[in-house]
Amino acid sequence: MATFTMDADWLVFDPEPSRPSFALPAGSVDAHCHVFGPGDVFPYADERKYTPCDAGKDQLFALREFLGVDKNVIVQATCHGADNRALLDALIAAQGRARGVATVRPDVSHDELAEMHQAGVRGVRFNYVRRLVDPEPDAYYHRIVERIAPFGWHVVIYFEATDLAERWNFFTSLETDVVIDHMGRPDVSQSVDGPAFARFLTLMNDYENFWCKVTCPERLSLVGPPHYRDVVPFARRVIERFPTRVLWGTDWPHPNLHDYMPDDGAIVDFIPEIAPTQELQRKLLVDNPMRLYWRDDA
Ligand code: 0GY
Repeated sequence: MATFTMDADWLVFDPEPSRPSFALPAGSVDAHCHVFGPGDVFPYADERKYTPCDAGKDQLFALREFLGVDKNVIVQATCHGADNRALLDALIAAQGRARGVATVRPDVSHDELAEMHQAGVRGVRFNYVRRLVDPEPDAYYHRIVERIAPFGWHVVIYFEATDLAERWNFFTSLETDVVIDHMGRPDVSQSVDGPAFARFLTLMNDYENFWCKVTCPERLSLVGPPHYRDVVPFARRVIERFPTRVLWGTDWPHPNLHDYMPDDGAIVDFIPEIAPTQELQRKLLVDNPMRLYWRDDA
């Protein structure tokens, strides 16, 4: 049995978040969260760039109930590499109340993908953030896209805003649905009307297969909690311009934060700041994630 010690500077998720004031609409989906281990059951990958605290499915499901979330989309975290066992275990335990986004390599077999699909996986994640992974050449990802095509899966991409220009041609060559993590990580010290965010909005505008997670104010904000006011204009702009292609999530258990651990109750209370009407909230929290992740159930 492998035992793991979390990194010395690792911040553990808040075990007692506040109860949010905002009541999530019935059927709300937390469309970006993770499970870590537990490492003695589901070992962390040799190639990982961090060793987290354990944060397993039972803790995730307890948070789901506490916050008033109905369903989760669990995204394979880089600390598990392409070993999706912890993810699949959580999906099966969720009994239809979770879908997954896996990490796979181009040599993944059809049978492995079929097993993942059966458990609830509906997408793969391509990660370009160098502190988390060593990105591969485009051909590597094209081969994965070919493998997942029979299953109708989509692609989730995680990149830094400064990498968008370089990756533009590859991203826009994708014909699947494509979900962008954390609004493409804008520099929120810049204007929401500035050239960097304009490029991102152009991507969303010109390619209707692109979706955006308006997630992680705690990663993007320079002013910090509880209101993350500098992130609000960015998230609001995306939601108001593309209301049918936005997703929300907690990012629990909040990997790789160094200054503070966010209160998940405050993360929920951020929602009405960025999606001020009930109609926008319903699309963001229920209609959109259901269309992307539970379309087979419709
Ligand atoms: C996130 C963000 C991060 C980590 C990962 O898979 C991961 O390790 O996604 C990060 O460190 O920015 O989306 O959880």
